[in-house]
Amino acid sequence: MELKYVQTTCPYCGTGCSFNLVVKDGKVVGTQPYTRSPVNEGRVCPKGTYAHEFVNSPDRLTKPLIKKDGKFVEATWDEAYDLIAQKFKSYKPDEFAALASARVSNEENYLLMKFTRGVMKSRHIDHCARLCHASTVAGLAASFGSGAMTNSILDIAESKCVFIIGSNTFEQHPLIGRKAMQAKLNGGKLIVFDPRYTPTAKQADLYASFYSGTDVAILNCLMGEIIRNGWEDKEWVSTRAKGYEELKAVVLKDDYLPENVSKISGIPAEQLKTAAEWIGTAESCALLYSMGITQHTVGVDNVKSTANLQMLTGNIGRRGGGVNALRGQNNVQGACDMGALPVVFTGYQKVTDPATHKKFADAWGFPDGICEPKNGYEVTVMMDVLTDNPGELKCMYIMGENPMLSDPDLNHVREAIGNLEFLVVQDIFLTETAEMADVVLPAACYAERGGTQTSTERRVQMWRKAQDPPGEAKEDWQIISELAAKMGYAKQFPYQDIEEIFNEIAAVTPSYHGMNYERLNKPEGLHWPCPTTEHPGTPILHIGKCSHPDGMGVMHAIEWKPPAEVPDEEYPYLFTTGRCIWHWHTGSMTRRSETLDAEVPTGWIEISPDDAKALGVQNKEMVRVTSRRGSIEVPAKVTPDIKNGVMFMPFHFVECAANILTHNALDPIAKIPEFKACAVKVEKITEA
Ligand SMILES: Nc1nc2c(c(=O)[nH]1)N[C@H]1C(S)=C(S)[C@@H](COP(=O)(O)OP(=O)(O)OC[C@H]3O[C@@H](n4cnc5c(=O)[nH]c(N)nc54)[C@H](O)[C@@H]3O)O[C@H]1N2
Ligand SMILES: Nc1nc2c(c(=O)[nH]1)N[C@H]1C(S)=C(S)[C@@H](COP(=O)(O)OP(=O)(O)OC[C@H]3O[C@@H](n4cnc5c(=O)[nH]c(N)nc54)[C@H](O)[C@@H]3O)O[C@H]1N2
Ligand code: SF4
Ligand SMILES: [Mo]
Repeated sequence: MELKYVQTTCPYCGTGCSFNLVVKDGKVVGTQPYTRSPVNEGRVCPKGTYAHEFVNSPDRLTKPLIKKDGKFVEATWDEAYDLIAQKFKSYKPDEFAALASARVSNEENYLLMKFTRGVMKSRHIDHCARLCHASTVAGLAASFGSGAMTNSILDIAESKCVFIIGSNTFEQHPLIGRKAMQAKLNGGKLIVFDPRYTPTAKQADLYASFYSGTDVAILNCLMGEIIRNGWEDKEWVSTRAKGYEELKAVVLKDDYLPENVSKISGIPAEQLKTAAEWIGTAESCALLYSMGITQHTVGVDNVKSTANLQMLTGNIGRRGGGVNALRGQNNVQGACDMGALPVVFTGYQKVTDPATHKKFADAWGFPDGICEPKNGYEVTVMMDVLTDNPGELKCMYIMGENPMLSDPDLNHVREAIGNLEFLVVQDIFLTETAEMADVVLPAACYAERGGTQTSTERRVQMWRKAQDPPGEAKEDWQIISELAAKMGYAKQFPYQDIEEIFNEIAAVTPSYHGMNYERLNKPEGLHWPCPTTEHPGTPILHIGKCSHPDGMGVMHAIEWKPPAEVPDEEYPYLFTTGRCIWHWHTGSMTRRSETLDAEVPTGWIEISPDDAKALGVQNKEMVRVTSRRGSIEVPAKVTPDIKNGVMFMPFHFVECAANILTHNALDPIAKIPEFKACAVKVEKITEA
């Protein structure tokens, strides 16, 4: 039988690798390298290698489901649409909220945004970027006028010093990790700061382990050392930055001397001094960060501090430099670009700006207008409103997210979602969240459609259809368009194919203006901003000037604050969470992938040998972990790779769900939860 190869981009992380899907008898059966993408040059990580395995899983959703007397019953699309349309129409605009998805295309996120603001006229749309890089979008925008990764992935290999803080790049963005290794092989230094001795840390020339939640103190300390030694880039600071004097006054305080920060963070003073010297004296230094920086009640402060360091050393708008915020999901950058956020339309055009509001109202042509020009609720705030102010939000439409496992404090989330009158979930599997829905809609997956996605380096690339969706499942854009038509808005959702949606996006979005499928249909895609059809795209931002109207970068003087919940007598351990290379978030896809699931079949908690000894716990023994929010049982992994007093869990596994324990304390600006620090107690489980 003949095999067909279909080039597409990876549905997992924001690196944006390409590979070929191998198709046999109309079904995806494997992956093969596609060597022409400059991002990964034919290489992929395990998730890319096995990205075909979940596609034809027997438990893919194939028919719409309607809940009757607490049980799901299969329904036709018409029955499902009729019920949803009738229900959706019965709510006032702001009783409705939508969650868009970093898993689906730009076009589909744009449509759900248009549906929410145009059809429902609601202000409330958000997605998992809130749990992820909301701090980046706010923090980097305040620093540079644009909230995106400043340099490109290829550029990292050019750097003379790569400083990774709060990113386990080799496991979570493996093909970006490869660029950091290339920098090292080219003679650059690799510095990794992480509470755990991760696979990334193991490659470092200098590794420092510290207590979660002390990043601002550490970064201030590095800046203080750089200034005291005269290693700052005086020209950059005097001609391109505002706020230097205020920053200097804070970072030179005695509190941030290496000896004092050593006490807060647990990093020996000598290591802090060496890191400052390497960063301060390198010809170029690329800073890479991810969730270790953003997922804190001080997430925005942390992000601004990374920007401060990179401005201070003149590493903004420079090759081999930059603040490289590694965006997580395959299309989380795109979902943000498409305005699936409660404060902006596409391209970060503000909802509250009257001219922008009018622009979208005019472009869309809803005869009865669109949502008010007011900001809506963030997903974390939606959950609080649902529990604290019942009746204010009544109905939700969730496309491609699984908050019942991914949001903090799951007991709280269960109560919140339980308070909804009507919930629609559109997914490829019957997830923990879908179980709670009134109607479940079966969606096509990445291998079953076209469309575009935007990777962490702002590179817009295409997906290509390799097989038909299973059963009656439909592409997300078709579902949203058909539902809009049922609700009386066929004219505003007239799309015959997904390309028409992209052209509409390009027309209303300055940074995507110059893009079209013809230009994108090549191995390297295009980086936004790309303002005209002649423009080559922009791999590196802020060359010569930043994106603020006056062109200046803004430094922020920031003091260190501890996490919202710190260990005490009752809950004596610092608890932090994250991921492993084999699994993806709530496991809906990777746990249905035979190979990946076989590698890592369940969760664990990392405990240092000293702590394990004190607790009387052996490796692989079950322990009970309890926080102020709940309690779980999980096998212990006793490892010297974690600091005494700190414990780590991946959040992929429903049977030992880390988010039962986590804390829904929010950064005041970004509204991101503190996934990276709370307090727990741990007990050995003794036979009854
Ligand atoms: N295999 C795999 N890859 C993924 C994902 C996945 O689920 N699986 N998810 C994707 C997504 S959406 C994202 S957002 C990225 C996330 O990518 P990463 O941010 O790299 O992943 P995490 O494991 O969440 O956290 C990174 C590191 O932060 C450290 N850390 C913990 N507390 C602190 C702290 O207080 N300060 C600092 N500086 N570091 C701390 C942890 O020890 C951990 O090694 O990964 C993407 N890639
Ligand atoms: N404790 C803890 N919790 C965390 C984090 C942490 O570090 N620690 N990290 C947070 C971060 S950074 C993130 S990004 C979130 C992720 O949180 P979520 O986005 O909720 O997690 P996923 O499991 O990726 O959920 C995506 C869903 O989309 C579905 N899906 C896949 N493809 C398609 C498609 O084509 N169409 C449709 N309609 N559905 C599709 C999948 O089956 C899955 O149910 O988790 C957050 N939660
Ligand atoms: S590094 Fe990311 S994009 Fe590349 S193959 Fe792995 S999961 Fe996919
Ligand atoms: Mo993420």
